[in-house]
Amino acid sequence: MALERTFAIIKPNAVRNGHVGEIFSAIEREGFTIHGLRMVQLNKELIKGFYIDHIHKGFYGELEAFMLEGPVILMVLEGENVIARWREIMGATNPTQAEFGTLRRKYGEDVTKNAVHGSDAPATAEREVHYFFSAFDLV
Ligand code: IDP
Ligand code: MG
Repeated sequence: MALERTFAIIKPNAVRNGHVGEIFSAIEREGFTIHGLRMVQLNKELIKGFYIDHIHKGFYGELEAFMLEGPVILMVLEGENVIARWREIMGATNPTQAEFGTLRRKYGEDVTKNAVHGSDAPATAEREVHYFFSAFDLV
């Protein structure tokens, strides 16, 4: 087991719907620690760079419009095996297919408005953490 860091987002619908506290509680319950934390309103350029692998997909327009809907919370989480474990706690991309009790099942509205993001692999986590956080912002 390795102590890892991952990048997570509380997406606009979860912020708007008042689920920030419950998501922080889930993070703390799991024993993960928060090493970076920022609330921001994203713009098109930032979203495009972040979701660079998806920009040619049919759903990109919808994804971009959603991520512009309001402020998001950006986080760097640390824990044993946190990359895979945070993905497990989030649940499947489509909330209707996510396991009961997962964050996406509880707070997601549809496949786009799925409440939370988590990096999918170590290399992705490394890129995503440094896309939004400088070394100075991390504790
Ligand atoms: P992930 O967030 O579970 O890793 P990805 O396939 O990387 O899923 O997709 C990134 C984000 O794009 C999803 O979290 C979701 O918000 C949105 N998305 C993914 N697939 C679809 C789709 O088929 N239709 C609409 N939006 C989608
Ligand atoms: Mg992904």
